[in-house]
Amino acid sequence: MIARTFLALVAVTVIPVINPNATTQVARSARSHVVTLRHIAFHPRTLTIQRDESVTWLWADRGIAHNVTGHGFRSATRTHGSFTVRFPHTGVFNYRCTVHQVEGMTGTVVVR
Ligand SMILES: [Cu+2]
Repeated sequence: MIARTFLALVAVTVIPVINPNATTQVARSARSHVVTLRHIAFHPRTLTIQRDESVTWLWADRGIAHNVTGHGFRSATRTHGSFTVRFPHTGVFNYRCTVHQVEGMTGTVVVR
């Protein structure tokens, strides 16, 4: 029962990388964007992207541990590496580092 619940969660959470509507993706050449975690902040703090594009967060804060936490996505808390999320829907997506949100470590992805 636990295994079934876990599988259901994975199915809901994981966004397929391969878009069956490949023609649209090639025509639009979906881009990937980078947000850097540095000086206890996200750079850029607000990022505007197109639907179906991806955002990769890069840890670069000299060993200070951070995470990227939003509605429907959450990275591990760590000191290096990267974390990528694709945004298939338009909207305004606020996120934060739960360790440093009181220090203003928040960000926004706007998907048009
Ligand atoms: Cu942090």
